Amino acid sequence: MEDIRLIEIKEAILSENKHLADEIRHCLTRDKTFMLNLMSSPGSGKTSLILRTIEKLKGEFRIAVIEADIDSMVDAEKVAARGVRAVQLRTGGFCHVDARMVEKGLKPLDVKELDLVIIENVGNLVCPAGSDTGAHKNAMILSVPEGDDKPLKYPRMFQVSDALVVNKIDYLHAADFSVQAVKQQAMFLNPDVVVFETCCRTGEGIDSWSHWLETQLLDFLAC
Ligand SMILES: Nc1nc2c(ncn2[C@@H]2O[C@H](COP(=O)(O)OP(=O)(O)OP(=O)(O)O)[C@@H](O)[C@H]2O)c(=O)[nH]1
Ligand SMILES: [Mg+2]
Repeated sequence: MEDIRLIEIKEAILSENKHLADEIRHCLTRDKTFMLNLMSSPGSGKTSLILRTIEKLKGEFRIAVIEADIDSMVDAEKVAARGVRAVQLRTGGFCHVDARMVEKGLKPLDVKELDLVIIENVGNLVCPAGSDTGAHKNAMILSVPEGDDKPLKYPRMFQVSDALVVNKIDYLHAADFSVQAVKQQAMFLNPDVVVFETCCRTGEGIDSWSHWLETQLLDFLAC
């Protein structure tokens, strides 16, 4: 029988991606530009949280947003309407953002003139968790209508996120959702995770979230 050559594709792709992600992080750090990667399921409130964050931090920091979607430019248009630079990555079917895409997204931005870049990752609780984007911090949203069992079903997303935003808390009265259970499970998976409870519709909880992000940025800029 002929020899069969086995080539491990997944490991090779991941390590190539990690290499480029480290390079992106290094260049951003050198240029004093902090990058946040925001992940969640479709419709949980990523764009809404970004718009609320822009409202809070726009006066203090120079911000740009890299939007990633399988199709359309609607999220980038919403960000641009707030007077903030937006780049739309149309992934054409890819279900997450990788370092190569971020490199392309950063290119049209004058990174040296920015303090904060936020990536809105593709709505998906699985694949984005496995791909380093080059961001300094990862944050995720879990919205109340999705259910409180998600840390059990998608543990990796909760493990790689530095901050967890429980959004749509205005639905808590109508839902069988325990914030306490989510917090406990998230902290079991990632003891360092910081948890926020927000309602992007009313603005409740946005101060605490924005304060956390502002602190991350100021610490980063002070280094
Ligand atoms: N009631 C309520 N609705 C919210 C809240 N946050 C966001 N929404 C609504 O939820 C819907 C989806 O919000 P988006 O911010 O577009 O969600 P997204 O995660 O960016 O969605 P994709 O980009 O499609 O993945 C919109 O109709 C928002 O107005 C909230 O805290 N409470
Ligand atoms: Mg969106």
